[in-house]
Amino acid sequence: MSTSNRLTIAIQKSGRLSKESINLLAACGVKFNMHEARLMVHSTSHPIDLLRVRDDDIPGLVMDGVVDLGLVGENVLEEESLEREMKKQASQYRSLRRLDFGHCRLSIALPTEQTFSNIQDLDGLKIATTYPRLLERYLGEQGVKAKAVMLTGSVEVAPRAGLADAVCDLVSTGATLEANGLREQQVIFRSQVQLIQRCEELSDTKQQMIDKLLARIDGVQLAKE
Ligand code: PRT
Ligand code: ZN
Repeated sequence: MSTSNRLTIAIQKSGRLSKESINLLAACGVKFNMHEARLMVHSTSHPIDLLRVRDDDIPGLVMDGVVDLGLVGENVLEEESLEREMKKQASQYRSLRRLDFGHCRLSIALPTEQTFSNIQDLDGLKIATTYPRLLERYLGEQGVKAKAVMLTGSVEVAPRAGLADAVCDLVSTGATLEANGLREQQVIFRSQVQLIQRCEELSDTKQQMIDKLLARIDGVQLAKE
């Protein structure tokens, strides 16, 4: 896929990051005729192809050199890096830019009625999360002996369902935690979207395209400030 001189960029197919990823590229002058069902979309203005996938697949596609660039949240990126480091798999990528969208935080939350004075109160608890590696790293740094319970969805209902004592989930407004009788107690990671590049050297043509794209992204970001 990446052997041609067309630049491949992985973006989230459908979700919170999709629209802003496309909008950013459009603001840089890279145009697409989007087809909702298509995995691969060719640019109508540049030799650029978009690969539309689940956000969780984006870091691995870049780290394995399957695509040249990816737009992904740092939460997913860092979790995948830690997972791959543990398994001794390729986990390298180049961070090109932090972008001004997809802001959220990964926080530990407890049922509202539960008292919490400091992080040691988590000792012995089961904490449901989609980000076990980020959580384990944090707990390790704090010397807390709690157990991460992996759930890929509906994390916020885990305490009520008796699956865990607490959650470690993404938060933006806090409304989801509140609606589920949970209170945010400790932020463990702050995230926004990053543009990342695979580590292997690219052809001059591709690298020049990336450099131009970066200059435009900087212009777009500056104009937003
Ligand atoms: O299908 P795919 O795997 O691609 O999508 P997904 O369902 O895994 O991800 P999606 O689209 O929900 O989120 C994609 C990325 O957006 C995340 O990885 C984050 O980098 C970023 N992001 C920013 C968020 C949020 N804000 C966010 N609030 N991702 C998820 N949430 C969820 C959170 O999990 C919780 O359920 O929104 C709820 C909390 O929101 P508030 O506003 O109620 O606090
Ligand atoms: Zn996902």
